[in-house]
Amino acid sequence: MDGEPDLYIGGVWRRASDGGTRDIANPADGSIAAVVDEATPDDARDAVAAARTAFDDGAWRATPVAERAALLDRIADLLQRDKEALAGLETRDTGKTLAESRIDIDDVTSVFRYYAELVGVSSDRLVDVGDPAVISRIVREPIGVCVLIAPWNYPLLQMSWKVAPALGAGCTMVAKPSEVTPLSTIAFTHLLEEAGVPPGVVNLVQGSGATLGDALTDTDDVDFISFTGGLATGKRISAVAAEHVTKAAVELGGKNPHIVFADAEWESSVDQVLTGVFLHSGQVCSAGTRLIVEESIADDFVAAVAARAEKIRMGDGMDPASETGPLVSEQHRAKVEAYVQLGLSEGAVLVTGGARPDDPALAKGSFYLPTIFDRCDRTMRIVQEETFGPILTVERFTDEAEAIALGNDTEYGLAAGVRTSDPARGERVVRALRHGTVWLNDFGYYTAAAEWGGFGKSGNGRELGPTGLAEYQEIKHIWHNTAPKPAGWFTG
Ligand code: TXE
Repeated sequence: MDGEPDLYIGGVWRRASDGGTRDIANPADGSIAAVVDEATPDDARDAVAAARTAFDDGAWRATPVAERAALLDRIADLLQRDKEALAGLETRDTGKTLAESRIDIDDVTSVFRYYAELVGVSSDRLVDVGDPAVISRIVREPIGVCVLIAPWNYPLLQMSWKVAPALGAGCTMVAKPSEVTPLSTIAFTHLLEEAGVPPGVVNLVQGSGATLGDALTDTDDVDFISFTGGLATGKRISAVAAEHVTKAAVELGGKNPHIVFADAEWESSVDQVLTGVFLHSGQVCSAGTRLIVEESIADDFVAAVAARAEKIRMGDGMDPASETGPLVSEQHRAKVEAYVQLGLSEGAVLVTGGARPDDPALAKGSFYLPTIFDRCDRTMRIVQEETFGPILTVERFTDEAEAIALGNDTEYGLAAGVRTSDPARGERVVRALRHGTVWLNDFGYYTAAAEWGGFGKSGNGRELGPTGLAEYQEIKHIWHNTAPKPAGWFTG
């Protein structure tokens, strides 16, 4: 990027071994935002080897916890120092608005601050084995070499959910951002170096997952893979990991219901259903893409959401007047458009959108109008498959049991929203839903201190919170007999 080498392996910035590069497009206008070095499988293998060496030499994992915590805090300081530059890169790369990118960088900072505190809190414990001579204790140790694979919708945020706990736990790692959006992660890796992360502890390669994937995952040199991305890729990575008995945590998106009962507070419900699905043009794993609304209010409610959807101001994310940006790429817009055609052919009723905007100022970007399909049902693929675009499907229910059944009618299980002014019903429905995060009378919020992840095909494992750190740790039981004596089992 900017003429500098972009691969970071064993503490050295270098170019791809075959000199390959990739053009990174700005989805707001199709221009080339940057040219970055594109790793080869050999480069990826070098990165894994560097992480292996750095872990096996033992220095990093032996670093006192207080020093690792201080490092995480220094990284947080540098993120805030460079917030505007990082947010600008994120917007150029993903198309999201600068306001969203700034929030992302603040959230990335919070993740580092959170783990800086948490790593100092010991979760070791003593176990009473009934013999005062024996000190039995459970300790946690870094799991080892981690491969961290991130997607393009929240490039730095998703990567930080992995890097912060991995560093805190004392692991070494190879980070691979999405080939579509590597810019913020490259800049961030420079910050890690400046903060004092030792050589080999964090290594960075970028390039296509199809090309680099096996070099990063099909190996005995890796101890843990943390992946966020699509279902098909997650299945493949899990299968490859299983061959090596490598632990893998995968977060694979969702098809998230937003259930609105007739007694729900109107204004916040309309607003949050709108925001829940159209923020970042629907490119959010927890987007509330399935509106499940009580029949008695459905016509008015859908009309109210549609009226506001039509007023959403689309534009270049760098323009402060823009409320939402383009889709991440032309290729992704083509996928979203294909889903809209599918919805029409499946018999869903198009309420609004279903087309590219006709504003000539947006013609060069991969923009797509907020789209709402009413009269949907469970047999439709637009209801069941992740479109990852600005598409809201509407299903209607008549009683609580039906609302719950529809809410759980997905192979995924990442997130769900419930809106009602009856707290008892709210609690009943929340507990009945099989999703990793459930919001009651709210939608989309999260905190670094609370676990994130899914039921069902939304994946395995959790990020954030104490469990997000535990994923990067092995558990060891140490049995120390301070007064050894024969076992006395065999008498001869
Ligand atoms: O994801 P991929 P794509 C969903 C969303 C989207 C779909 C496909 O529905 O339309 O996934 O998106 C790397 N070994 N989500 O194609 O391919 C890849 O380089 C190792 C949901 O962009 O899964 C990138 O870094 N790595 C999601 C990362 O995997 C491989 C967010 C994700 O890319 C690999 C994004 C391989 N064989 C998309 N193949 C969420 N959960 O939030 C690819 N990769």
